[in-house]
Amino acid sequence: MKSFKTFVIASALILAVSGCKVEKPADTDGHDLWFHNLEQVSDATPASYTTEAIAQNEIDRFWKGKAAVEIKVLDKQDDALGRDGYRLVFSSGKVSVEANTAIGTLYGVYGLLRLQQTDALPKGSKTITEVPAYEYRAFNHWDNLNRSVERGYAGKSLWNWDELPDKVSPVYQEYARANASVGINATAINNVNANAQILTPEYLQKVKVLADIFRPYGLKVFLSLNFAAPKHIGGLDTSDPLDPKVVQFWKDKTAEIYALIPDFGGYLVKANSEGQSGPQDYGRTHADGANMLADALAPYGGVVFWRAFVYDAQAEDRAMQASDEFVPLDGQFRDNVLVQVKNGPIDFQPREPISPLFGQAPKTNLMLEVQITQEYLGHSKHMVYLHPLWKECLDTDTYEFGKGSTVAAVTEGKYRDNKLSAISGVTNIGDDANWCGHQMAQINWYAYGRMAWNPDLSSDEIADEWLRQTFSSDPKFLKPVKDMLNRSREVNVSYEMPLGLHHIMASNAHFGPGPWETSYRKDWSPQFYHKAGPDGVGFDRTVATGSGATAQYNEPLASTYDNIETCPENLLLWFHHVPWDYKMKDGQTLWNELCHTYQKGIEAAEEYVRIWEKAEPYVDNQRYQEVRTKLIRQAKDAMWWRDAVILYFQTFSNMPIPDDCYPAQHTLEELQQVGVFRRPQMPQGGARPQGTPQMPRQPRPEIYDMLPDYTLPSMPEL
Ligand code: GCV
Repeated sequence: MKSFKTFVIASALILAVSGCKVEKPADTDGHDLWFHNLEQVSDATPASYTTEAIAQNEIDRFWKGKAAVEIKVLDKQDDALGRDGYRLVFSSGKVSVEANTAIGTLYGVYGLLRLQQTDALPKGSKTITEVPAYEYRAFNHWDNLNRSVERGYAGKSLWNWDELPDKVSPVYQEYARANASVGINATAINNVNANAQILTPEYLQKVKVLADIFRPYGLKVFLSLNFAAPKHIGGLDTSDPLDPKVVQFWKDKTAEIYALIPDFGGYLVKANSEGQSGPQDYGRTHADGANMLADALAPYGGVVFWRAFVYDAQAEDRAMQASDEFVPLDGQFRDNVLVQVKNGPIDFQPREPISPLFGQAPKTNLMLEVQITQEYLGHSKHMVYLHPLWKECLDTDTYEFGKGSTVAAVTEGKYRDNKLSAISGVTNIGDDANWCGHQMAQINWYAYGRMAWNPDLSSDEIADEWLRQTFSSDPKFLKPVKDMLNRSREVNVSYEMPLGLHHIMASNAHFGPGPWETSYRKDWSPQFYHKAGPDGVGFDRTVATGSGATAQYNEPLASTYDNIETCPENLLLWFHHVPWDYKMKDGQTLWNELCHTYQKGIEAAEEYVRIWEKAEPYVDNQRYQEVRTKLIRQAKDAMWWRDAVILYFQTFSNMPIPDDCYPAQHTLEELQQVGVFRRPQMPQGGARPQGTPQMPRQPRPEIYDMLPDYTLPSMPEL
């Protein structure tokens, strides 16, 4: 015993003398993103506002190496590098950053600083060549002109339209810099549910100011269009894309925009979807609409991102509609049109199969749209690292051009002559001090940019880079926190919608569970998507007995999904209606598998808190506390999801929750009241009698404030 004590004291002394005690980092609100571990972050403004000056300034301030850095635009074009690629040539005492263009060198500078910040600089001579996979690496903001953000959970829109064009927030440049540092080069700054006002001269002056700030960072502005703009702001009585007056309106508008913004990127369009107007209002096709805009943009080199997110209440299966509408148009779009397809066939659920359209339109420039904001994955309340979700889609084989024609390969344009390629992500950014609402959600901004540059990077590599730059490189911090992030998407699936369940969230805010809900539109009803009944649960999309959606995939995907025996279990209830007592591969019944999967999700979310508490010495107090509070909340939300879904399904399965799962803490009836927004009661008799004052409108309570209370084993109180 004595010798043990001596050992402990001696070890403590050695640790103290060798300085191994971790020094607590200074508090930060997280505003400096992944530039956190660079010094002098706040003063990043160069003397002159050109790409060249910015690149030099970043090196002058932040390069800590002994080797001299030379930034060089090549005299002779190197075709292998394209417009944005770069080469880092490390030789003794020197690093050369080479590219065909100034913007290429700026990407190279950020690449070099990233290697420095992640302890990955080569030891000896080496050449590193980096070329982005996609030409357009785009952001989509769903920001409205009144500064609200559709599905935004990080405060108001960054764009202060009332102050622009006269007053310019420093945040605009910080935003452009952050984007450039990860290679994002295009940004559609307004909501796809677009207000035509943005195309008026008054607003275009404001947009021009933003474009001028973004330009040296290589960031092109796009605008989301309201297809009815000719009627709304052009004084026309139609917006028919084949009407010559309408064609002229868009030609003139486009010329007006390019006169102000010579490098304007183009238009993003949501047409004939969720109430937006579009060419179908006039009996025209999506191709007619997109091509008319494409022709207006072509003389300036602009492009159209035309969204394929379309569905209507009449369709038997919403999951099939994008393909039903767009496959017949394959080959009809102009070269400068890209059809923008969401990763899955419904709508950014925690897990979906790929959209079948990726494998069905060989003559169309297809681009992938992912969601960075967490509309269905816990908003900015839950820590979910999304790269594994996006990567799962990119790596899925469409088999369109034989084995290996993955979504990544198809969208990168590997099978097309037209090399125009793009990817887009719906942002999670607002005016919150930490930009994303949740400190850990910054990783999704970072990861989106890195993935758009290089879809081959693994989730682990990207998480590693981000954590080292944003928090700490200490292995005691890095390993557990990285593991936690890497698991977090699967954990979210487990506690929200496992085994292929989808669209069973509460429909008021898309936050929290609502499997019992119905809507006047079946395609918005959770009950339509899970179809739970005494005979089982899940959406039959097979050819023989269901909607036939499996047939929209190429072989061997089609028959793999169609056959209940071969369908991957993580998509089982997406494609099949399955009896509660169905035997799963591990021998459990479906019911028990569901219960245990939810249970695992809850336990993993609880575990986050313990992991984070161990990481405390490596994280400043402010960010530590913020994240810890949210993680506790996340674990309780996981319980809430489980109770709601399982108690509701139990009314059909009549099976018990297994003993090794947590017992329910609330009744189904209690949970069904959460988030139900009741109107103030009318006086007896229904209608308001004449002369009585109108009832005051009650502010809707925030769904977040209505969370049922939960206690969890080993879980601290909030
Ligand atoms: C911008 C989902 C969202 C909508 C969004 C739409 C879209 O339906 O809930 O808020 O609208 O997708 O992607 O257009």
